[in-house]
Amino acid sequence: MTTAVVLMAYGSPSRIEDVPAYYADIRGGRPVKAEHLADLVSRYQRLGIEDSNPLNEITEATRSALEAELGLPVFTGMRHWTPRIAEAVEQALAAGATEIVGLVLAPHYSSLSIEKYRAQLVDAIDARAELRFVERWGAEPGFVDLLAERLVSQKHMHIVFTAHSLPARILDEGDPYRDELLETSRLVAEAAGATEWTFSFQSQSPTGEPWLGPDILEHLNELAACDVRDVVLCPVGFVADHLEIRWDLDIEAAEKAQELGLRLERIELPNADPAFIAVLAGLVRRAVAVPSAG
Ligand code: FEC
Repeated sequence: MTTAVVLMAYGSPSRIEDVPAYYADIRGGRPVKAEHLADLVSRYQRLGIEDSNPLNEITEATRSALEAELGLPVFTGMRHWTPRIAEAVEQALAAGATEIVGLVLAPHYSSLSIEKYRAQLVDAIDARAELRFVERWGAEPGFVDLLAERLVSQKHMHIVFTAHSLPARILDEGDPYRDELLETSRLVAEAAGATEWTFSFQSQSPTGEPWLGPDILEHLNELAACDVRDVVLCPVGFVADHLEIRWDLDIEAAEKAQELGLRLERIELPNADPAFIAVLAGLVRRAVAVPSAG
Protein backbone atom coordinates (compact mmCIF):
# COMPACT_ATOMS: atom_id res chain seq x y z
CA MET A 1 0.00 0.00 0.00
CA THR A 2 1.15 3.53 -0.76
CA THR A 3 -0.57 5.89 1.63
CA ALA A 4 -1.39 9.60 1.29
CA VAL A 5 -3.49 11.89 3.46
CA VAL A 6 -6.19 14.28 2.27
CA LEU A 7 -6.47 16.93 4.96
CA MET A 8 -9.81 18.69 4.61
CA ALA A 9 -10.87 22.13 5.80
CA TYR A 10 -13.85 24.44 5.29
CA GLY A 11 -11.89 26.81 3.07
CA SER A 12 -11.91 30.57 2.90
CA PRO A 13 -11.88 33.03 -0.01
CA SER A 14 -8.33 33.89 -1.08
CA ARG A 15 -9.15 37.56 -1.82
CA ILE A 16 -12.09 39.93 -1.36
CA GLU A 17 -13.19 39.53 -4.99
CA ASP A 18 -13.60 35.76 -4.39
CA VAL A 19 -16.28 36.26 -1.71
CA PRO A 20 -19.34 36.10 -4.07
CA ALA A 21 -18.17 32.80 -5.62
CA TYR A 22 -17.27 31.42 -2.20
CA TYR A 23 -20.68 32.33 -0.75
CA ALA A 24 -22.41 30.82 -3.81
CA ASP A 25 -20.49 27.58 -3.18
CA ILE A 26 -21.61 27.50 0.47
CA ARG A 27 -25.22 28.04 -0.65
CA GLY A 28 -24.89 25.15 -3.10
CA GLY A 29 -27.02 26.73 -5.82
CA ARG A 30 -29.64 28.27 -3.51
CA PRO A 31 -30.02 32.06 -3.92
CA VAL A 32 -27.82 34.51 -2.00
CA LYS A 33 -29.55 37.70 -0.83
CA ALA A 34 -27.69 40.86 -1.86
CA GLU A 35 -27.71 42.23 1.71
CA HIS A 36 -26.23 38.99 3.09
CA LEU A 37 -23.45 39.07 0.50
CA ALA A 38 -22.70 42.73 1.24
CA ASP A 39 -22.56 41.95 4.95
CA LEU A 40 -20.14 39.05 4.39
CA VAL A 41 -17.88 41.16 2.14
CA SER A 42 -17.76 43.88 4.79
CA ARG A 43 -16.87 41.36 7.54
CA TYR A 44 -13.88 40.11 5.50
CA GLN A 45 -12.91 43.70 4.65
CA ARG A 46 -13.06 44.85 8.25
CA LEU A 47 -10.80 41.95 9.23
CA GLY A 48 -8.26 43.27 6.73
CA ILE A 49 -8.49 40.26 4.42
CA GLU A 50 -7.81 41.94 1.08
CA ASP A 51 -5.13 39.86 -0.64
CA SER A 52 -4.43 36.96 1.65
CA ASN A 53 -6.35 34.98 4.18
CA PRO A 54 -5.21 33.61 7.54
CA LEU A 55 -7.35 30.44 7.47
CA ASN A 56 -5.79 29.22 4.26
CA GLU A 57 -2.31 30.10 5.54
CA ILE A 58 -2.89 28.22 8.80
CA THR A 59 -4.26 25.21 6.91
CA GLU A 60 -1.10 25.16 4.77
CA ALA A 61 1.12 25.37 7.88
CA THR A 62 -0.86 22.49 9.40
CA ARG A 63 -0.53 20.43 6.21
CA SER A 64 3.21 20.83 5.91
CA ALA A 65 3.83 20.14 9.62
CA LEU A 66 1.66 17.00 9.45
CA GLU A 67 3.51 15.81 6.36
CA ALA A 68 6.86 16.24 8.14
CA GLU A 69 5.58 14.49 11.27
CA LEU A 70 4.13 11.50 9.39
CA GLY A 71 6.70 11.14 6.60
CA LEU A 72 3.71 10.68 4.24
CA PRO A 73 2.42 13.02 1.53
CA VAL A 74 -0.42 15.22 2.79
CA PHE A 75 -2.65 17.19 0.39
CA THR A 76 -5.08 19.94 1.36
CA GLY A 77 -8.66 19.77 0.10
CA MET A 78 -11.16 22.54 0.85
CA ARG A 79 -14.88 21.95 1.02
CA HIS A 80 -15.87 25.41 -0.21
CA TRP A 81 -12.76 26.84 -1.86
CA THR A 82 -9.54 25.95 -3.66
CA PRO A 83 -7.65 23.70 -3.62
CA ARG A 84 -10.82 21.58 -3.74
CA ILE A 85 -11.09 18.13 -2.18
CA ALA A 86 -11.19 16.65 -5.70
CA GLU A 87 -7.90 18.37 -6.59
CA ALA A 88 -6.25 16.94 -3.46
CA VAL A 89 -7.42 13.45 -4.44
CA GLU A 90 -5.97 13.82 -7.96
CA GLN A 91 -2.66 14.91 -6.45
CA ALA A 92 -2.65 11.94 -4.08
CA LEU A 93 -3.38 9.51 -6.94
CA ALA A 94 -0.73 11.14 -9.15
CA ALA A 95 1.73 10.59 -6.29
CA GLY A 96 0.93 6.87 -6.50
CA ALA A 97 -1.44 6.54 -3.53
CA THR A 98 -3.37 3.28 -3.33
CA GLU A 99 -4.75 4.18 0.10
CA ILE A 100 -6.08 7.61 1.12
CA VAL A 101 -6.69 8.71 4.69
CA GLY A 102 -9.41 11.38 4.87
CA LEU A 103 -9.10 13.68 7.88
CA VAL A 104 -11.30 16.76 8.46
CA LEU A 105 -10.09 19.74 10.51
CA ALA A 106 -13.36 19.69 12.46
CA PRO A 107 -13.64 17.38 15.47
CA HIS A 108 -17.36 16.57 15.72
CA TYR A 109 -19.56 14.49 13.44
CA SER A 110 -22.70 15.86 11.80
CA SER A 111 -24.57 14.83 8.69
CA LEU A 112 -24.34 18.51 7.67
CA SER A 113 -20.62 18.76 8.27
CA ILE A 114 -18.31 15.71 8.29
CA GLU A 115 -20.67 13.71 6.10
CA LYS A 116 -20.51 16.42 3.40
CA TYR A 117 -16.71 16.27 3.36
CA ARG A 118 -16.88 12.49 3.11
CA ALA A 119 -19.33 12.65 0.19
CA GLN A 120 -16.99 14.93 -1.79
CA LEU A 121 -14.02 12.69 -0.99
CA VAL A 122 -15.75 9.43 -1.94
CA ASP A 123 -16.98 10.95 -5.22
CA ALA A 124 -13.52 12.22 -6.06
CA ILE A 125 -11.73 8.95 -5.27
CA ASP A 126 -14.29 7.10 -7.37
CA ALA A 127 -13.03 3.67 -6.16
CA ARG A 128 -9.50 4.36 -7.46
CA ALA A 129 -7.90 3.93 -4.00
CA GLU A 130 -8.88 2.48 -0.65
CA LEU A 131 -10.37 5.06 1.72
CA ARG A 132 -9.68 5.27 5.45
CA PHE A 133 -11.91 8.02 6.84
CA VAL A 134 -11.59 9.56 10.31
CA GLU A 135 -15.20 10.28 11.23
CA ARG A 136 -14.85 12.08 14.56
CA TRP A 137 -12.14 12.93 17.05
CA GLY A 138 -13.68 15.35 19.59
CA ALA A 139 -12.97 13.03 22.54
CA GLU A 140 -9.37 12.34 21.49
CA PRO A 141 -7.32 12.57 24.74
CA GLY A 142 -4.50 14.65 23.18
CA PHE A 143 -7.01 17.19 21.85
CA VAL A 144 -8.86 17.36 25.17
CA ASP A 145 -5.56 17.84 27.07
CA LEU A 146 -4.39 20.54 24.66
CA LEU A 147 -7.55 22.59 25.22
CA ALA A 148 -7.51 21.92 28.97
CA GLU A 149 -3.90 23.18 29.24
CA ARG A 150 -4.93 26.40 27.53
CA LEU A 151 -7.76 26.85 30.02
CA VAL A 152 -6.01 25.98 33.26
CA SER A 153 -4.85 29.51 34.08
CA GLN A 154 -8.42 30.83 33.55
CA LYS A 155 -10.30 28.00 35.21
CA HIS A 156 -11.56 30.33 37.96
CA MET A 157 -13.52 32.22 35.27
CA HIS A 158 -16.86 31.08 33.87
CA ILE A 159 -16.02 28.94 30.82
CA VAL A 160 -18.27 29.05 27.78
CA PHE A 161 -17.54 26.30 25.28
CA THR A 162 -18.72 27.22 21.78
CA ALA A 163 -19.18 25.61 18.36
CA HIS A 164 -20.75 26.47 15.02
CA SER A 165 -24.54 26.24 15.15
CA LEU A 166 -26.49 24.12 12.67
CA PRO A 167 -30.17 24.07 11.67
CA ALA A 168 -32.17 22.73 14.65
CA ARG A 169 -33.83 20.06 12.47
CA ILE A 170 -30.70 17.90 12.85
CA LEU A 171 -31.87 16.93 16.34
CA ASP A 172 -35.10 15.40 14.95
CA GLU A 173 -32.92 13.42 12.56
CA GLY A 174 -30.93 11.91 15.48
CA ASP A 175 -27.71 13.75 14.55
CA PRO A 176 -25.04 13.30 17.29
CA TYR A 177 -23.40 16.74 16.76
CA ARG A 178 -24.69 18.49 19.90
CA ASP A 179 -24.06 15.47 22.15
CA GLU A 180 -20.50 15.14 20.87
CA LEU A 181 -19.84 18.84 21.52
CA LEU A 182 -21.19 18.58 25.07
CA GLU A 183 -19.04 15.50 25.68
CA THR A 184 -15.85 17.31 24.55
CA SER A 185 -16.81 20.28 26.75
CA ARG A 186 -17.31 18.02 29.77
CA LEU A 187 -14.00 16.23 29.20
CA VAL A 188 -12.05 19.48 28.77
CA ALA A 189 -13.62 21.07 31.87
CA GLU A 190 -12.84 17.94 33.90
CA ALA A 191 -9.22 17.82 32.65
CA ALA A 192 -8.76 21.53 33.47
CA GLY A 193 -10.25 21.07 36.94
CA ALA A 194 -13.00 23.59 36.17
CA THR A 195 -16.50 23.33 37.51
CA GLU A 196 -18.29 26.46 36.31
CA TRP A 197 -19.04 26.09 32.62
CA THR A 198 -21.81 26.30 30.04
CA PHE A 199 -22.09 25.70 26.32
CA SER A 200 -23.43 27.91 23.57
CA PHE A 201 -23.57 27.90 19.78
CA GLN A 202 -22.28 30.69 17.53
CA SER A 203 -22.13 31.84 13.91
CA GLN A 204 -25.61 30.86 12.77
CA SER A 205 -26.32 31.73 9.16
CA PRO A 206 -29.36 33.68 7.89
CA THR A 207 -31.02 30.76 6.09
CA GLY A 208 -34.57 31.45 7.30
CA GLU A 209 -34.96 28.32 9.46
CA PRO A 210 -34.41 27.86 13.23
CA TRP A 211 -30.83 27.10 14.29
CA LEU A 212 -29.50 25.43 17.45
CA GLY A 213 -29.13 27.78 20.41
CA PRO A 214 -28.51 29.50 22.62
CA ASP A 215 -26.44 31.81 20.45
CA ILE A 216 -23.35 33.24 22.16
CA LEU A 217 -24.68 36.83 22.17
CA GLU A 218 -27.93 35.79 23.85
CA HIS A 219 -25.97 33.54 26.23
CA LEU A 220 -23.75 36.46 27.35
CA ASN A 221 -26.97 38.33 28.23
CA GLU A 222 -28.09 35.36 30.33
CA LEU A 223 -24.74 35.13 32.12
CA ALA A 224 -24.70 38.86 32.90
CA ALA A 225 -28.24 38.56 34.28
CA CYS A 226 -26.94 35.83 36.64
CA ASP A 227 -24.17 38.16 37.89
CA VAL A 228 -21.36 36.33 36.13
CA ARG A 229 -18.54 38.85 35.54
CA ASP A 230 -15.51 36.97 34.15
CA VAL A 231 -15.97 34.77 31.08
CA VAL A 232 -13.47 32.78 29.02
CA LEU A 233 -14.47 31.36 25.65
CA CYS A 234 -13.23 27.93 24.59
CA PRO A 235 -14.32 27.25 20.97
CA VAL A 236 -14.31 23.41 21.06
CA GLY A 237 -15.87 23.04 17.62
CA PHE A 238 -13.09 24.91 15.78
CA VAL A 239 -9.36 24.38 15.49
CA ALA A 240 -8.09 27.49 13.69
CA ASP A 241 -8.36 31.28 13.65
CA HIS A 242 -10.86 32.16 10.95
CA LEU A 243 -13.81 34.43 10.32
CA GLU A 244 -16.03 32.69 12.88
CA ILE A 245 -13.40 33.25 15.60
CA ARG A 246 -11.95 36.59 14.57
CA TRP A 247 -15.28 38.22 13.76
CA ASP A 248 -18.03 36.41 15.66
CA LEU A 249 -16.07 36.07 18.91
CA ASP A 250 -13.25 38.62 18.86
CA ILE A 251 -15.42 41.46 17.55
CA GLU A 252 -19.15 40.74 17.99
CA ALA A 253 -19.01 38.84 21.29
CA ALA A 254 -16.32 41.18 22.64
CA GLU A 255 -18.52 44.23 21.88
CA LYS A 256 -21.49 42.57 23.55
CA ALA A 257 -19.43 41.74 26.63
CA GLN A 258 -18.24 45.32 26.89
CA GLU A 259 -21.80 46.57 26.69
CA LEU A 260 -22.77 44.17 29.50
CA GLY A 261 -19.75 45.00 31.67
CA LEU A 262 -18.32 41.47 31.36
CA ARG A 263 -14.61 40.67 31.20
CA LEU A 264 -14.24 38.39 28.18
CA GLU A 265 -11.20 36.34 27.16
CA ARG A 266 -10.73 33.40 24.83
CA ILE A 267 -8.20 30.61 24.57
CA GLU A 268 -5.76 30.42 21.67
CA LEU A 269 -6.88 27.93 19.02
CA PRO A 270 -4.72 24.90 18.20
CA ASN A 271 -3.80 26.22 14.70
CA ALA A 272 -0.52 24.54 13.70
CA ASP A 273 0.81 24.00 17.24
CA PRO A 274 3.17 20.96 17.32
CA ALA A 275 1.05 19.37 20.10
CA PHE A 276 -1.97 19.55 17.79
CA ILE A 277 -0.01 18.18 14.85
CA ALA A 278 0.92 15.21 17.07
CA VAL A 279 -2.81 14.62 17.74
CA LEU A 280 -3.61 14.69 14.00
CA ALA A 281 -0.69 12.37 13.25
CA GLY A 282 -1.96 9.91 15.87
CA LEU A 283 -5.40 9.87 14.19
CA VAL A 284 -3.84 9.12 10.79
CA ARG A 285 -1.57 6.37 12.15
CA ARG A 286 -4.52 4.72 13.87
CA ALA A 287 -6.70 4.89 10.76
CA VAL A 288 -3.98 3.21 8.72
CA ALA A 289 -3.41 0.51 11.34
CA VAL A 290 -7.06 -0.67 11.30
CA PRO A 291 -7.37 -3.80 9.11
CA SER A 292 -9.28 -3.02 5.92
CA ALA A 293 -12.86 -4.30 5.42
CA GLY A 294 -11.94 -6.06 2.19
O1 FEC B 1 -12.65 32.05 7.74
C1 FEC B 1 -13.38 31.75 6.80
O2 FEC B 1 -13.32 32.41 5.76
C2 FEC B 1 -14.34 30.60 6.84
C3 FEC B 1 -14.93 30.46 8.19
C4 FEC B 1 -15.98 29.39 8.33
C5 FEC B 1 -15.82 28.21 9.03
C6 FEC B 1 -17.10 27.55 9.04
C7 FEC B 1 -17.33 26.37 9.69
C8 FEC B 1 -18.51 25.71 9.74
N1 FEC B 1 -19.66 26.06 9.07
C9 FEC B 1 -20.63 25.15 9.35
C10 FEC B 1 -21.92 25.14 8.87
C11 FEC B 1 -22.48 26.11 8.07
C12 FEC B 1 -23.82 26.09 7.53
C13 FEC B 1 -24.02 27.25 6.82
C14 FEC B 1 -22.80 28.00 6.92
C15 FEC B 1 -22.59 29.24 6.32
C16 FEC B 1 -21.38 29.92 6.34
C17 FEC B 1 -21.13 31.20 5.67
C18 FEC B 1 -19.81 31.54 5.91
C19 FEC B 1 -19.23 30.48 6.71
N2 FEC B 1 -20.20 29.53 6.95
FE1 FEC B 1 -19.92 27.76 7.95
N3 FEC B 1 -18.01 28.31 8.35
C20 FEC B 1 -17.35 29.43 7.91
C21 FEC B 1 -17.91 30.46 7.13
N4 FEC B 1 -21.88 27.29 7.66
C22 FEC B 1 -19.05 32.76 5.44
C23 FEC B 1 -22.18 31.98 4.85
C24 FEC B 1 -22.44 33.34 5.32
C25 FEC B 1 -22.80 33.47 6.77
O3 FEC B 1 -23.34 32.53 7.37
O4 FEC B 1 -22.51 34.52 7.31
C26 FEC B 1 -25.29 27.67 6.07
C27 FEC B 1 -25.22 27.19 4.64
C28 FEC B 1 -26.44 27.58 3.88
O5 FEC B 1 -26.62 28.77 3.60
O6 FEC B 1 -27.22 26.68 3.60
C29 FEC B 1 -24.83 24.95 7.73
C30 FEC B 1 -20.08 24.16 10.29
C31 FEC B 1 -18.78 24.51 10.53
C32 FEC B 1 -17.77 23.82 11.49
C33 FEC B 1 -17.25 22.57 10.86
C34 FEC B 1 -16.27 22.84 9.74
O7 FEC B 1 -15.33 23.64 9.92
O8 FEC B 1 -16.46 22.23 8.69
C35 FEC B 1 -20.82 22.98 10.89
C36 FEC B 1 -14.56 27.70 9.64
